[in-house]
Amino acid sequence: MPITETEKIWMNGELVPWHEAKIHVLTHGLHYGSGVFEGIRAYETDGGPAIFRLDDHIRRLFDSAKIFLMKIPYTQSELIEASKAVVRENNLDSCYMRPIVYLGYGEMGLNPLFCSVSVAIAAWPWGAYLGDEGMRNGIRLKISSWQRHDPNALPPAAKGTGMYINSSMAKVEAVNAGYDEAILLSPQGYVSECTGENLFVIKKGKMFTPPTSAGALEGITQSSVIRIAKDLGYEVSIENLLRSDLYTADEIFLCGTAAEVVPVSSVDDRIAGDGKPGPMTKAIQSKYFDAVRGRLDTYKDWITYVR
Ligand code: PPE
Repeated sequence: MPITETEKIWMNGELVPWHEAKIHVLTHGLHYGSGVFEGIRAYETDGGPAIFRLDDHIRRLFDSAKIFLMKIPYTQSELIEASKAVVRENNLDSCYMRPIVYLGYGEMGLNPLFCSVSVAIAAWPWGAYLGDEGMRNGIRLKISSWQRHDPNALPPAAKGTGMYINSSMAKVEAVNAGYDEAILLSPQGYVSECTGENLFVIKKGKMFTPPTSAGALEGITQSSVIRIAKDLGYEVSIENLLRSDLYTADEIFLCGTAAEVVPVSSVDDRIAGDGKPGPMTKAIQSKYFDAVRGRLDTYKDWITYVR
């Protein structure tokens, strides 16, 4: 998806013009994938632009860095303020935000402990990640021949930049085969997640989503969905799922910050329910879009106004 340029990017403590936010070709993070990042969205609300679950995303950024023994040279509150400034200073009503922490220029080789740690936060307008048509009518999924990381090879709890080669390969395989998105299974054969989204399965009125032990990222949207679902009176269980659970589901949807809440019409050509977004999916999708736009008082604790 082509990027829409905005004016300024926060880089190591300063807002710099978009085209000046550059790095050296010998940056450690470029060579070894030694970085951690977040994806956050801000939405237009009655109180101006507001960032959705900002504190939780910044917390996860710090947790990711901690897993890789990467010391972020800012506090969480400094990065929260910087994120708000990026939306404000670019005059954005709604946007996608990308904070990234990476090992910088100056050291090479696999011992990262002496590397400098750089931080940047960019923001730009980004529409429906999996397309408007998919958002309305559902997308087609395919189980990938690539597996999710073994937790003792790469820690799925960390949103590490280099780890996303795995997601990219699965995405390319699915798209080349004519599908919209891939599902990855864990090395043990359980359903894990999609390339950049968590997955929910609905059967006989009950909702299921895979645990982090199946290699899924602990999604912030996933946790928003769980709270919304429970408030709607739905039962939600976090448990291991087999691929056949996907084939016999009544409804399936995926969720993530970029993707938001997207209905699934089929998995490996097995139609989910009647192939149209189901009633529980639609109810959750609609509450989610109201929550992120600050329209529901119950979920006001999730939003941070930038002004
Ligand atoms: N699993 C993976 C592997 C993942 O990358 C994401 C977010 C999620 C689950 C959902 O997490 P959360 O955003 O906290 O609900 N993927 C981010 C990156 C997408 C990209 O194209 O890059 C995102 O949605 O921002």
